[in-house]
Amino acid sequence: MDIIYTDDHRLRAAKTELYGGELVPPFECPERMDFILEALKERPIGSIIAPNHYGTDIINQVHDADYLSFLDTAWDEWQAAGMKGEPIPTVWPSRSMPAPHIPAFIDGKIGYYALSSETSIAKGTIEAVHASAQVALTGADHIASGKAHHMFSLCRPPGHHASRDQYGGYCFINNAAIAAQYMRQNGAQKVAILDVDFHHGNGTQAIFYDRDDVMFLSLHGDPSDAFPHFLGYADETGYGQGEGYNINYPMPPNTPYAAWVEALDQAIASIRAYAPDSLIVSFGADTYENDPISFFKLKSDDYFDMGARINALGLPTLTVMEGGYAVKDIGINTVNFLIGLER
Ligand code: OKP
Ligand code: ZN
Repeated sequence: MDIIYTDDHRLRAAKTELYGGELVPPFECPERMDFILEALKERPIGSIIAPNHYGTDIINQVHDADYLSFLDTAWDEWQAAGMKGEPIPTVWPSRSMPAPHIPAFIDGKIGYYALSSETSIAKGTIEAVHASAQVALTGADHIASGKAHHMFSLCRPPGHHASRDQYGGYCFINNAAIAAQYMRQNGAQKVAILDVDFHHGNGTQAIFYDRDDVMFLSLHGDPSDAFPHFLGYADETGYGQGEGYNINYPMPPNTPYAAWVEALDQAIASIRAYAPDSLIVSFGADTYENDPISFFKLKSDDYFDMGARINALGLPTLTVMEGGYAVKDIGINTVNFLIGLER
């Protein structure tokens, strides 16, 4: 399986994340990629290739134009307003302000476009975000054109929390969603997205909630106890045409692989029944027992089995990197998954 990767992710090097009431170095850091690259060097599974450039057409089909232009200028506007730290939202259109105007001043704008406050925007963020999107599109192209059966888009920053018009949870452009949209425009009638990151893929769910041409399935920490807290419950099953094409598997703290894999098998059975032309796996290594911000108990060897079960579907499969923060182990666990996928 070949890997799409670019060093441009390093342009995303925020200094701060609001965590536990303090500004800490971001969990979502460039070193994450270094550990994955190192593990791929020790256990090569294919060539590492640079992304192609597909422009912004597909991105514009998934995200709103005003949101994308906000992302383009947020850092500059924040600087121009004389703010000292990195852009972090402090105010939101809350339940009691239900029909928001889009404010002109950056403080208001950032609250309008942010779904959470841990993710600071920094100089270079938007460049890295667009590079990550092209990494996803390149992987989608290899699958859609039939050039490859398996492909790994080593995206950073991740994407699954980003909705049509909101960023947060370290995500800005939804890489898995634009990959799915690309596949739909290039021969696939039906695409399934299986999100195995520890966190619910609220952005991906929201983008495809009313569609039956892209099925979304997510295994994740129960949102009652885990980020993003306000989406990812089992009773969210889709809307309109999309009814029945959204499936959530929330699981409680300390879930071990033995329990997690029962949900995976159910998800796999639903994907098989849906019979998509291709599969996208939103892969996060943060289900790992030692992940610093998550609460499942998967062990390194479990990732081989996870990959092998997904491979048994026999579908052309694009794996897109999402989260995973136990920095020294995410390389091992990610490569274990990819090797399992080719078993
Ligand atoms: C991004 B991805 C924990 C707060 C967690 C944000 C988590 C974003 C995860 N107390 N805050 O899905 O791995
Ligand atoms: Zn995650």
